[in-house]
Amino acid sequence: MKDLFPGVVEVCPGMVLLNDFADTAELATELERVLAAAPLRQMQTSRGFPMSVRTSNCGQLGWISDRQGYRYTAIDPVTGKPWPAMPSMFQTLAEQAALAAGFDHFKPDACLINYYLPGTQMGAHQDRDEMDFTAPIVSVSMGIDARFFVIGPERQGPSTAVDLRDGDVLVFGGPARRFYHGVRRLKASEHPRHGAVRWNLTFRKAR
Ligand code: MD6
Ligand code: FE
Repeated sequence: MKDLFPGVVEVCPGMVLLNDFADTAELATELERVLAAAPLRQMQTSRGFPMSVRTSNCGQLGWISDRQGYRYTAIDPVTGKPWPAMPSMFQTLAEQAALAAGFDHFKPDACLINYYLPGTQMGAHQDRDEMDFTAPIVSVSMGIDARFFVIGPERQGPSTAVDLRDGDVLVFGGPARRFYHGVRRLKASEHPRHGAVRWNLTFRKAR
């Protein structure tokens, strides 16, 4: 870990944490609108198990998981309609965060919304369903604290812990783009604005 500027930490080459970068009160208003059009749902893994985290999407494409596997689709299988548009405030935030981390011209076409309750977690995974690995992923945390972990290009091995708080933005690019990572089981706590939940928005260039 290396402090680049006040509030800007290089976790490892290509991975930059921007502390308290996002105004999550503003984001929450837009998020409510998005979820009214594309409600949260519990997706199934290809093995038929429900994911503990609930999800939705906005943007031209959305990430889904079902018995056929993982992929991006233009149509929400729950509503049968296109995913709701990505609010311009979301786009601006993602672009500015990418820029602050050293990635120019980031134009996300997909935003995956993850919703965590205390007790839920996200196992170690790579994000590799996108076509262009030169584009970073920008991840915005809202609500209660989470302990994120990064391993490396292989699933096994020691991990680095990164605590993510409301408003923190993590940018994943360069060599770190393909690193395995996940979220430890969330501890019970309460955020004064967002309550006893955590939201994570990940902005991607899927195509
Ligand atoms: C989360 N985030 O923070 C899960 N993936 O809830 C991710 O899986 C993730 O934060 C790719 C890039 C950044 C991330
Ligand atoms: Fe991920």
